[in-house]
Order: sequence, then structure tokens, then C-alpha cells
Amino acid sequence: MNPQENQARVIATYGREVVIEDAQGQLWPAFTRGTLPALIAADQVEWEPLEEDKAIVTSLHERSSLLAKQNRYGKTKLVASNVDIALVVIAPEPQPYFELIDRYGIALNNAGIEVAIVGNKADVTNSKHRQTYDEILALYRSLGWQTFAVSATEPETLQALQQSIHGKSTILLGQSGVGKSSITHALAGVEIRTQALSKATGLGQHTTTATAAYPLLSGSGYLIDSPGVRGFHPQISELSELEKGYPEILAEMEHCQFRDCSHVHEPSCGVLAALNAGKIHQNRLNSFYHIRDKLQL
Ligand SMILES: Nc1nc2c(ncn2[C@@H]2O[C@H](COP(=O)(O)OP(=O)(O)OP(=O)(O)O)[C@@H](O)[C@H]2O)c(=O)[nH]1
Ligand SMILES: [Mg+2]
Ligand SMILES: [Zn+2]
Repeated sequence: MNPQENQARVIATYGREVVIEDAQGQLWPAFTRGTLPALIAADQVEWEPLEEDKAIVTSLHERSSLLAKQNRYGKTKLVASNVDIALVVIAPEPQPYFELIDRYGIALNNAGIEVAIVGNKADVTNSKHRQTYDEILALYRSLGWQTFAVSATEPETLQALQQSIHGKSTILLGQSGVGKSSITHALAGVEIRTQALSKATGLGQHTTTATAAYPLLSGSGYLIDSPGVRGFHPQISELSELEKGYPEILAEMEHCQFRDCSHVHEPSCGVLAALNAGKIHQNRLNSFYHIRDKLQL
């Protein structure tokens, strides 16, 4: 084997069993060598054939832009590696939450991963949460995030999104039922992977149970579909990491009189002044307070 030939990318993982894609685009079910850590979607690895149609992953390349979260027991859980951009997907149904978006924003800003919001199910106009959905898209657009309003079921609405993720490694994040897999089906070669993946994932099932990467139909780049979440806990331990998720609030802190200002009641607080002047959105500040309290930062 020449060096090129033993390079591969992890497409999906099921515990220590994984599916890898070799340099020729062929998929292999593979074991992970016992000395390696657990692999995650989009990891770059080296591999060797084991027997007829089985392989073993022998080494893991250094990961870039690693997205991690905290599980409910406070343990770090890796979500994906080597990601260029994360699409946080919302929909009018299920009800969207501002704070979930901010929680993703904190993790992604700290990981150095670009973030955009995809408002899916734009065709659903009669939901009682439609106003919240529209407010979320408007707010984050005003904060400089890229936003898209799409319907996974109407391909022509996906063009701008398709263009902006072309050639990139992209992960879809968000609550269960917002349409991450529907978007994946519309933009990526899911069908051609189904056979190789279905054995372990149960693709075709309604709810996604494993994170998996699919090649974009536009020819270059990957779309990583992930299971829906109820909540998301960024893996942070410092106030400065929290603040990184709120650049517009951070920018006002230099106008606070006190260095240890809590931005809640202090008389000459730059953050509260900006809030009163309409330069900071109340929802953003509320989630900042709430996550700071929860994490005791
Ligand atoms: N009206 C409408 N329905 C949609 C749209 N996109 C997805 N749906 C429907 O929403 C439901 C959930 O879609 P999924 O793609 O499975 O959602 P998901 O985010 O992958 O869900 P999990 O895998 O559980 O995280 C399905 O019944 C889809 O048909 C859309 O643009 N418009
Ligand atoms: Mg899904
Ligand atoms: Zn302050």
C-alpha cells in the first residue's frame, strides 16, 4: 500500500465499530485498534484491510475544530471533528428556543467553527411558534450570523444554502424533528450510503440515532447529520469562554466602571447601558445570565 491508500475518513461510528471511506470512495466496516480513543464522524484515520470486507483503523490524525459537549453526568462527549461550519437548524415546529442557539454559539465560537442558522419548514406559516421562529432568524441575522430560510421539501429554497456549504465539511445541529435528516436527504448522497450504513444505524428510521457524514451532491464537501437534542451543554469552565459566545455583549464590557462588574445592578455598567439603548437584545442577555448562573461562572 502506498501512503495515500491507507488514508480514510470516518463516516459513522457505533461504539468502537465504525464505517470508513477510503481514498477511492469505497466504504468499509472497520474495527478500531484498542489503543486508539473512540472515533467520531469526520475523523481522518489510517487503516489496513483485515479480511475479505473488513478493515481496522490503525491510527488517528490530529483533529481540527473539535466540537464537544457535556453529557448529563458532566462528562465530555465529542460530537464531530474537522468541521468547517455548523448549521443550527430551527423550525416553527417543534418550538424553537433562543437559549439553545446561544448554547451552540458558545461551543462553536470556542471551537473556532463558523455558525449559521437554518430556519427550516419555512412553508409552515400557521404554527403558533412562527413568530418566535421569525424573531430568531431576524435577531441572529442582526448579530452577523448567516441565516437561511428554507423548506427541505422544496429544493429550490435550498440553493443559497447549498452554495454556501459547497466544498466544506458541515454539521447539522438542532432539536429532534426540525428537519436535519430531510435537509441531508435533499443535499447529500444519502441513498448511495444507505446499504453500507443501514445495518448498524437503522437509517430510514424516523429519528436519527448516530452521527454520520454524507458526500454533498454538489460534488465536493460533506454534510454530517446528527441526532436531535433536547438541550445542549457547552463544554466550558471559564467566564471568558462564556463571553466568547456573546461578542456584542463582550464589546460593551469595556465601558463598565468596575472590572468585576456582574452586569446586573451596577450603576455604571456598559452592558446595561447598551441594553437600555437597544444595542443588546434582552433575550441574549437573559441567556447569558442564565447559563452563567447554571455553570456558576
Ligand atoms: N412542512 C415541512 N415538513 C418538513 C420539512 N422538513 C422536514 N419536515 C418534516 O419534519 C419531520 C422531521 O424531519 P427529520 O428530517 O426527521 O428531522 P430531524 O431533525 O432529522 O429529527 P431527528 O433525527 O429526530 O433529530 C418529518 O416528518 C419531515 O417530513 C419542511 O421543510 N417542511
Ligand atoms: Mg434526523
Ligand atoms: Zn457591567
